[in-house]
Amino acid sequence: MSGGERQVPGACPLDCPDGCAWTVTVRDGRATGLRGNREHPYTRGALCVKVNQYLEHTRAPGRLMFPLRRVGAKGEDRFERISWDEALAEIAARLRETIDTHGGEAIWPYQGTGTLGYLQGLQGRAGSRLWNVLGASRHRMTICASAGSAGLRYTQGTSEGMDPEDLRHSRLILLWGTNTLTTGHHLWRLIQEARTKGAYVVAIDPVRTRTAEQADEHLPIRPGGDAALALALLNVVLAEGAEDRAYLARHTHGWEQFRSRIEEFTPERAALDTGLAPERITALGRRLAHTRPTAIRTSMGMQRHAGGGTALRTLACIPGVTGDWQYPGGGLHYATDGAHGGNLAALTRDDLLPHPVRGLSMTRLAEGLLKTDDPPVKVLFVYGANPAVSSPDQTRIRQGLAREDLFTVVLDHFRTDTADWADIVLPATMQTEHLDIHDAYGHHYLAWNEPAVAPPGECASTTETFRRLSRALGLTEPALYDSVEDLARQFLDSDHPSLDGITVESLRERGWARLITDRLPFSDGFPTPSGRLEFVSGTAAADGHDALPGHVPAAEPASDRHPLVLISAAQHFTINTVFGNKPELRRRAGPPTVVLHPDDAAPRGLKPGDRARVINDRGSFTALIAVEDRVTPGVALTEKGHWPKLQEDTGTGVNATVAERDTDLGGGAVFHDNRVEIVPL
Ligand SMILES: Nc1nc2c(c(=O)[nH]1)N[C@H]1C(S)=C(S)[C@@H](COP(=O)(O)OP(=O)(O)OC[C@H]3O[C@@H](n4cnc5c(=O)[nH]c(N)nc54)[C@H](O)[C@@H]3O)O[C@H]1N2
Ligand SMILES: Nc1nc2c(c(=O)[nH]1)N[C@H]1C(S)=C(S)[C@@H](COP(=O)(O)OP(=O)(O)OC[C@H]3O[C@@H](n4cnc5c(=O)[nH]c(N)nc54)[C@H](O)[C@@H]3O)O[C@H]1N2
Ligand code: SF4
Ligand SMILES: [Mo]
Repeated sequence: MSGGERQVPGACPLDCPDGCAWTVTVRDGRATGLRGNREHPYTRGALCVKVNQYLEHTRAPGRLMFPLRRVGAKGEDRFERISWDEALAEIAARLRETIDTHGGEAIWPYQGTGTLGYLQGLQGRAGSRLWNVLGASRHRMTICASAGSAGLRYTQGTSEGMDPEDLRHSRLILLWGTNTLTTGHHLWRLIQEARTKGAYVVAIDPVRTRTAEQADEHLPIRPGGDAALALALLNVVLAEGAEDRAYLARHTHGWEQFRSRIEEFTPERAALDTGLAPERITALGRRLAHTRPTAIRTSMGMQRHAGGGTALRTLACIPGVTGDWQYPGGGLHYATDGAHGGNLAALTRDDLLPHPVRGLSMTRLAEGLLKTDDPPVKVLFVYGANPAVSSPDQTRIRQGLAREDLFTVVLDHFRTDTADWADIVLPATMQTEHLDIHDAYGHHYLAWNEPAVAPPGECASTTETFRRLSRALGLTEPALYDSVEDLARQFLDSDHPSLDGITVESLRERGWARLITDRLPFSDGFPTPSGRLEFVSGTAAADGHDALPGHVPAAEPASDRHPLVLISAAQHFTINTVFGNKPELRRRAGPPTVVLHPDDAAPRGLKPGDRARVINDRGSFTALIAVEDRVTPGVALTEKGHWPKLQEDTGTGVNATVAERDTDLGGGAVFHDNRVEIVPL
């Protein structure tokens, strides 16, 4: 360490499975360097193309530095600077008036994925203490992973599974509906390690992604065909006599009934649902039958369909039949968050709620804003979210945001498309400027994020903003005023075995800590009602679903008017909409693009580089055309994350075409279950 230079431990706050730990170099109160923490076993010194220049982003010219009040029409993006006191007084007055007239449930705290931190962000539901005291509606976080989680819970009792680090022991790795090299690239090192020992890697994805290109084999499945493929693979496992009878007898529930369902799904039958040749399904089924351990790495992409919940429920049956849970390197990995035993209840303080309140689903913002009854939403408080871009049915969301009687507050770093619709905008701190604790949904480490520099301008952290607001409201509940250090201690104050030996001091000192987890998940049984992996689920039946896993087809059938399935996957240079305004990354990402197969481009008269309009009955957006065989005929590919307000024309994005409709389980969004037509401009 040179004179006056400090190394400050921190963590990436973004919605990414990798949960990187980083180190900030600080000199004279200024952050001068950022790199991945070299000691961290998962990060190993590397961040990613998006975050390498994060410090530049904290100093970007458009950064919000002080509170703003709207002076133009809603959505016009015209604001004046005001003081924090003025902003807080106005927000407090509107909250009071709303509660007096319509009750607390007329307030919708709309919290997104901008930061996942336990203290300042989503995982700890920062702000919930105040919302509980006010009796506000409960925000249900449904936009990302809820369908798959619900499906996995029916089969295995939890959405947690394999320790991803055990992938290094796998012999067959199925990358099922996940684009590892873009959406969580640190896992690739473990996959490569397994490969050096002979592992075979298969990507199952409608798109030949950069990950599929690097795999040993790519199965270009038809969108929404996954459950049918899973059942057909098991059909082949049975034909090979490779089911693990001892495991089935000891650890699973409902095998005889499930076996009948598997028998319905021959490779020939599944070929119709998946668009894959029966021989390819049989070949992979044989490989699965005879390769132990097999790991399934799946994630959120494949569950953004009408049948997405059931698809995950069915996939999770595979290791039950092959017995893969018995071996390090076998099983299924979807998400690891929740593995720690941090004291979430102490953070959120749901005991402060005066009475039960309604839940409002993140994916149903348009409906929530346009409904006029029981009670109407009068205050929308958006933080860490950019729903005018990221949530389904953009056109109707904008109609809702345009309501003159709606009071909208947005906390953010930049003037996003959503902030344009706000009545008051508040400037939020970035990760190098506040304290937080993180876990990850792709590994088993906790990280400490120490503030490296003072907040610039008048930026305030989430916890500080909520303390100020509580004061402006004149509230006396002491829990509303706990410092962020207090919150950190309350969170780690838990006798859960995963946190053994982890204290605020030890975490702060080293910057990260390994959680203590079982070497082999489910070796002591599954957290289901039967204690076994449930092929037949009484809980699913009681919830009104099929007691058996199966195949739930797409909600939007092809029609003559809208024949193409549009997938809008993760973009390499943004994470959701974060960095969508960062000039260098924007340049590298290029404008919104739609990739079409040559067989679909030609009859439409579309050539590479043409501008085209993507349309359906819900809305439209414009995009550049690319013509490639990375997609199969009938599938079109675009990416999430572009900022509509920064595009040349129309000012809409892909979510203008996406339906506001729930998945089969868990109330998730159907981003990839979306039929469109594409016409030249
Ligand atoms: N660079 C970058 N990283 C990110 C994000 C980002 O925006 N950019 N987003 C973050 C977030 S919020 C999340 S939730 C994760 C998501 O991480 P992933 O799930 O890996 O990402 P997606 O691109 O949403 O979906 C993965 C793949 O699913 C495929 N897919 C779509 N429909 C189907 C289907 O029916 N079946 C199958 N088998 N595959 C299908 C898509 O073609 C896509 O390649 O990534 C996180 N990481
Ligand atoms: N078409 C399509 N749409 C999708 C998806 C898809 O696959 N296709 N994926 C969906 C998925 S997986 C997800 S998770 C959602 C994400 O949707 P959202 O959770 O709404 O995420 P973003 O749109 O990136 O908005 C995050 C905002 O938080 C702000 N922010 C970041 N850090 C902080 C902070 O510390 N404090 C405050 N106050 N603000 C902060 C950022 O600047 C940004 O404006 O998008 C969904 N939308
Ligand atoms: S976005 Fe993901 S890979 Fe990039 S630094 Fe953050 S946690 Fe690491
Ligand atoms: Mo997500």
